[in-house]
Amino acid sequence: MGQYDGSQIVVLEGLEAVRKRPGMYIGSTGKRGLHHLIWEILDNSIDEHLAGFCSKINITLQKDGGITIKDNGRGVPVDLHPTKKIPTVRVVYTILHAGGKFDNTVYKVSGGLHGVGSSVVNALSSKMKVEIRRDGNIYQDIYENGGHPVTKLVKGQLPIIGTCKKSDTGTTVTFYPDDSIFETVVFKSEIIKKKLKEIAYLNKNLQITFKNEYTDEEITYQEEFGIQSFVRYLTREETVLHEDAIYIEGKSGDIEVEVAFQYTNNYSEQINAFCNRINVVDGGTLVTGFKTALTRVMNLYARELGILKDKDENFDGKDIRNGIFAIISIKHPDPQFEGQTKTKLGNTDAKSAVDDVFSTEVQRYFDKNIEVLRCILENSMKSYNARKASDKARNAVLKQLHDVDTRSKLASCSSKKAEECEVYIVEGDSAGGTVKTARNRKTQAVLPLRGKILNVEKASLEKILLNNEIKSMIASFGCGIGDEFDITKLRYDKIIILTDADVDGAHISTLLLTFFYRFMPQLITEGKIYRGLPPLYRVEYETTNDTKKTDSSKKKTGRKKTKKSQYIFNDFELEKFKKIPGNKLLNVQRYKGLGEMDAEQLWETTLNPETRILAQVSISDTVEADEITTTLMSSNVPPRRAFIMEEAKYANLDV
Ligand code: 0RA
Repeated sequence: MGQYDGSQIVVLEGLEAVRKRPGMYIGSTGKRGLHHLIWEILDNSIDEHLAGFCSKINITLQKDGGITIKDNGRGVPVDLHPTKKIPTVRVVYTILHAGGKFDNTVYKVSGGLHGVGSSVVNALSSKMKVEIRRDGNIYQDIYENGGHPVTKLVKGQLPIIGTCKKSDTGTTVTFYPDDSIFETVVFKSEIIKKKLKEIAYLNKNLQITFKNEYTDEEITYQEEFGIQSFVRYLTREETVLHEDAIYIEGKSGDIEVEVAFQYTNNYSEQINAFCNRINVVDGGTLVTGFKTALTRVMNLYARELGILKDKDENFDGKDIRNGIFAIISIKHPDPQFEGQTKTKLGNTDAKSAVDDVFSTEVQRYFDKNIEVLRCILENSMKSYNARKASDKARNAVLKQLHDVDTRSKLASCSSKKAEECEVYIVEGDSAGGTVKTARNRKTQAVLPLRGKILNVEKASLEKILLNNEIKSMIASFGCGIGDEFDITKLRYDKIIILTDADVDGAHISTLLLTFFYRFMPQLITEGKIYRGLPPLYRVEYETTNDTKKTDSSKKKTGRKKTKKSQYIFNDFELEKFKKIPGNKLLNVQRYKGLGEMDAEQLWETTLNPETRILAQVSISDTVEADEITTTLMSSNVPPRRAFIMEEAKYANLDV
């Protein structure tokens, strides 16, 4: 070490700040934060692709625990940085906030870590190696222990470690996440592959190769048809109303717009939006532009073709989007991300750009594909008629909800202050009974669910509203459903799903989540839904501790045996527990279900806000959510089972 002068000291203090509070920079030090490191490094290569200089990216998961991201871009500049007086590459990888400053790509965006990615990854790695191929030379810079450069500079320059063809350019970054910072440093190839697939869809023609050295697996992702294939992938298990996904592209000012959409026989709509490749989960102006244009254009066509008569009212936007799967992807030179999680696009020019490009181009398409147009309009008509017909039925059902309230098995809480109230949705009457005894009656309500709830994925709204379990849920939450949903009326601060830690429990919990996702998504996006995580085991053990008393009244320093008991939440934790030196396991009790715990145990492990473990449910990634719902709801049994088991196994690890 010692390859830095005065200015480097300040730099390392910056990186030290990242190590002190990693969560502030990468969200968490769990599985998600760990994988975030990869996305950050990858983002730089993708930016190079967007700038038009990189066509291939290789990712290798190495046997030694490291991961390598290699691109064939121009290579990070290695020349002396004009103000920092060290090689520019070292500035990029060791100085916080260096990312955007000399970046000349048009589409560098403020998603992710706001361009500070590379140095943050370095700060959180035990080792990082950057290799650059430029001008026929190969350069290397190595860092250890959170970004300390160990490569000796030669007259202020990076040493040349080899040569290559002049045309062979690019950047290769290898890093080893620091195991003293992360809870786990094991990368999951499934997570990586899913992300790479999404990146391939969003970056038409970019070739991404993934190699897993542990399994020798090698996969190449390349999508000639970009988001059009993305839509095809999302609807792979749906019944589609027209054969090809429709693809629209164009430019309005300096905003590039791409839209792909496909109609299915579903009753719901799914629109995923991306700005500069970033998934804007909460939509924003680009989605508004799409919806406005689609509604306007389709109503015009419906009148032109005589499907809507003069006396008829217009189709509602919802009728027109019934069953649609759409991806909107725009490239904006100056995106403004809004909202607490920065997942909503705010630029007003994005609305008019999408409206402009979409309405012009989609009319060009429909004028040539009248059959597709007719079939979509017929579908809108069905929804329109069903809506008119079911308005009455729906109102009747909604009026009935009040009656259900008294008949349902909801055990309400005495407080009426939503901010302190919680409702437990409990699998089965018997567990529900115990929870009722054990709970804090002032703030904790209990709603036992009998049997499995309706699979809402394929059912119509009308049918869903007639389902008893669903009715009692809607009634007890107090905030309505679908269009009438109003989160300010929610009677609880937390909705906690409590099921047994087995396959059936996982299935019920997934069905509930699907219901919320489809009909009350705000409950999820506002962070109101939780899963209770009851323990799987209770262990009794004897422990030998080194006791070093600072208290002067106890002079003895020595070893002491104590008998203790502890709840353990999953097999993984149990294995870990068994390996703790000094612990002698006396007895392991396995809970098969909630019903096996008495009221006191249930209170302590699952209800008491001081000691219980809750996992907040989030939609972090719509593709993931979609994967989950389609995998689970398809009639294809084997994958469904596999998913449920996976989920049941890992649920506890995510907290
Ligand atoms: C700034 C300028 C130039 C290239 C890059 C950044 C660059 C950064 C990364 C990070 C990963 N891969 C990358 N590839 C390129 C080019 C300067 C020039 O040659 O004019």
